[in-house]
Amino acid sequence: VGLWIYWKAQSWSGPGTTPYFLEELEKRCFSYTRDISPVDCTKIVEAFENAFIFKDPCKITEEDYEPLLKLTKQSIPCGKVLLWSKTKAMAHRFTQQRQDLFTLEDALLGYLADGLSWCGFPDSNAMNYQSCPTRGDCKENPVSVFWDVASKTFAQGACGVVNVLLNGTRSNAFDENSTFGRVELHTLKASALHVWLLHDQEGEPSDTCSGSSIAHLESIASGKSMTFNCQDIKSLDEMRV
Ligand code: N1C
Repeated sequence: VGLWIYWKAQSWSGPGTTPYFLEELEKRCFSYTRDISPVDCTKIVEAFENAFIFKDPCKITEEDYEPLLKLTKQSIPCGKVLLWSKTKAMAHRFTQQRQDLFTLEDALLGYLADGLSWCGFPDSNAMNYQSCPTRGDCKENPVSVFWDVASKTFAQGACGVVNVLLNGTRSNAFDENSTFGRVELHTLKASALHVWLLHDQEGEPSDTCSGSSIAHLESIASGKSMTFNCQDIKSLDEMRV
């Protein structure tokens, strides 16, 4: 029996729910919306909680997040979206300097959830602070489904030129299995895609704009009738958006 309880508590391989999860959401919501018009943070936090509470953490659907998506709808001006893959810190450093450009984490929905972990139980309103499923445990888990649907919604709303910051120190700068490659790219309705491929100051680049992974990306973009551009850069200062 002792072993069974141990197994039950240790079932998932990802970090458990972030301590004070709901309080953290509320704090983030208030600080984000301080200077903007009527946003009901209590409602937003409730919608977030209702998406996964009392549910099997392996059976979460995009519909579960629908009420939250509705409450956090935001539109971003054409040409002002920055997507990223394997360059999170760099992308955020860039949008910190450039207040008119937005990553998903600069929008309310992404800002609320960035860096947090959450999941519940099928038969209780408690949150699991011990562990939460990762993609390896099951695909339809609260965190993965959230980022997929949030990324999809964010990419769908982008118009004009969409910028994406990719990592040139990886052998496959464009990874079809990343959220960018798997979700965002295929939902884009924008007119152009501008890839900024960031390399180290020194050292040989692992992938460049003339490499095969970017060629593959270009062919997908062309298939969607998007104009395509790729620029190799060694510093964010070279990013002229
Ligand atoms: O899988 P990725 O990158 O290609 O996803 C990045 C892509 C960005 O353009 C964002 O719009 O997808 C969106 N996105 C997030 O904004 C985000 N914030 C935090 C996707 N994932 C996000 N996370 C977490 O990082 C989440 O847990 C997810 O699984 C990782 C993806 O990081 P990545 O592989 O570098």
